[in-house]
Amino acid sequence: MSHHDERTFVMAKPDAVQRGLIGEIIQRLEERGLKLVGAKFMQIDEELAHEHYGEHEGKPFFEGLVEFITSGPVMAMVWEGADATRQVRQMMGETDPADAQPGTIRGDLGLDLGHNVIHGSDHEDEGANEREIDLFFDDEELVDYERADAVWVY
Ligand code: RTP
Ligand code: MG
Repeated sequence: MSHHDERTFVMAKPDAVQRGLIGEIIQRLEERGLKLVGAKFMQIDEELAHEHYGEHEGKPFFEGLVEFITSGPVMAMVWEGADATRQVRQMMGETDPADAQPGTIRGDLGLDLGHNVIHGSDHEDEGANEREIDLFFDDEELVDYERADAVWVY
């Protein structure tokens, strides 16, 4: 990991899994030159959902959000690259797919606010990436390696 690289937490949400979009999401991040360093296909339980979305506890959409994120398996991932958290958020697009630009993951693949196919750590919330990585992954589940195209990788 070179000095300007960072790691960020990304998840293909249950709607992406159900709709067969895991590969598409991974492909976009991979082609952009970000490096996959961890991945886990898993089911989120109630407790993990509450921890992960703790910032939204008490909001009117919270219970629905927990119900959705625990409704089926997700693909939890860690991606690495320069400014990775912000890069992924840019590639994701706005939270509501109706507002997301064409060319973004949500703009191209998302259906509605509750079914927006991807989660990425908030780049405006300092340390959110590391908190979320720790919540979902043990250190030994993250892999250090060089991509063959390392010179051009983002
Ligand atoms: P995420 O955390 O899932 O990556 O999405 P985000 O940062 O773009 O949006 P955030 O504000 O963190 O909201 C988390 C998820 O809650 C749902 N939501 N519903 N009904 C509503 O007003 C509302 N607002 C947010 C969305 O599914 C959003 O992804
Ligand atoms: Mg968020």
